[in-house]
Amino acid sequence: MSVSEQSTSTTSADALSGARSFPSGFRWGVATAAYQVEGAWDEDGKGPSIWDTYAHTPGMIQNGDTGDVANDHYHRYAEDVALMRDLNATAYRFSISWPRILPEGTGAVNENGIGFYSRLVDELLAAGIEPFATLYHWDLPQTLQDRFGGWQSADTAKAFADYAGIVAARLGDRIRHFFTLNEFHTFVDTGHQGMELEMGGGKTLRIELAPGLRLVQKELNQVRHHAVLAHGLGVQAIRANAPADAKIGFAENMGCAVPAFDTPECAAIAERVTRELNAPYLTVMLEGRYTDAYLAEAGADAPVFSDNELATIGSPIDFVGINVYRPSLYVAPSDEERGYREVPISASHPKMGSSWHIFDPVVMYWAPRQVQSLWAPESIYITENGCAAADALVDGRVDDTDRVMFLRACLSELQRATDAGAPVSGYFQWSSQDNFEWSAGYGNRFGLIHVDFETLERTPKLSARWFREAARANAVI
Ligand code: GBH
Repeated sequence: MSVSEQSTSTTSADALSGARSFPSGFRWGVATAAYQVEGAWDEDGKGPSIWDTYAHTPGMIQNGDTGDVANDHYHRYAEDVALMRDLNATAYRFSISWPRILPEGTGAVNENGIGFYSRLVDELLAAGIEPFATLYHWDLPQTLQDRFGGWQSADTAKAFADYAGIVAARLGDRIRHFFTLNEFHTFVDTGHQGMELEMGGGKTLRIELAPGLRLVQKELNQVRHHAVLAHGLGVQAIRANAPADAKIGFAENMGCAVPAFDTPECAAIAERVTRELNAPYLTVMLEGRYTDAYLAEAGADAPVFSDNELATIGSPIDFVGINVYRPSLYVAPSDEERGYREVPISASHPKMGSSWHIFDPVVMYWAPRQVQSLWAPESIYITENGCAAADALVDGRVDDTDRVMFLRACLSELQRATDAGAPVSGYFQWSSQDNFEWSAGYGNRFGLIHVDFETLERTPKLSARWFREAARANAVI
């Protein structure tokens, strides 16, 4: 056998045998969010959001970037849907801008806002791409921040439910999958106090986001409670207003404690730590109660809540959505009293292109496995996974070999989780296109498709080709 024959048969063997395949019907999706791609920040009756205000405040965003124009997706959505079809994407997770639908946050509906998402959904369905809508990806109507301190008030949770009900009633005939809120942990903690991340070698990184508040712990815990209450009220409002077969969940960046070793003892410890790490968000939404340890640790700073609210927060959902980027920490058995120790991340641990991105693909195995084991949901979606890279457009090409490595490594681990029985129904890559990366502005490129932010020209990268072939094969390639 010649060398070339041998290598051809070796590379295709895995794919042909189905050894690295995902379950049939697995969805290959891409994800974006309104403020990060739409632009048209004050067009067609849209009201301002806290992100318009924050980005317009000098010093908040790198290079003074804003989402005023972003990818101009608002006007170029048809081209963008065609590009997604070329990726063989079968699902698109986008977010709906609350102040586009309700410029004042409550009250009068802006028909132009409904009209935009209605056209987008029609375009997607015509391209064979299933729309998955996120109702809140951080662009709170500024009026709600001004009127009652935004998420500091339960009134914002109630206003969210009214808004969710309106979207469900107006677009629920064609959108069958809804996510209530995106990344509770991020927008609450980072926006209302700032968050410290462990970065290896004992270093930490501080991140802040809109509205840029620095609340004390008791106030923060109350904001956390209002955010999960909004989710519960939102689930009920969508159920009441969308057709009965609408599927509803949330998209949370769960903290994941990764076991240092894959032994039953270490895996069990990690699972316990993960449940507590997520006590104010994932855990309370899936269990309808705050853990004893969370309440004990919070003490006098614990949120004020009622049993009725807890029941609402724990409203049954159809799927769990998790954004998975990095391990939060590693744990290992030890002879300490609690039976384990937190293993510090090493100073030379591999990282991806954004400041916070510790790289370990095994989190894509453990995160869905822990969710399955702790809460046994019917279905799990990976609602985001991706990385920034120092992409360069050279002779019309972007050869992002590091992103291809990242995707192959992460999807290999996800495939291993599905093989082990994790009920993962789909994967959404973040992001289809480079876009406005919050505080990093346009400096962090996360897309499969390169965007020139001067001309807004779109150019698929090497990783786009990888995604297209993997989605076609429904397997890791
Ligand atoms: C997500 O998180 C966002 O949903 C999306 O809008 C954003 O563009 C994308 O990721 C890429 O950053 O919690 O373990 O993942 C946004 C910001 C929140 C990412 C905190 C890093 C810390 C580590 N980030 N997170 S982890």
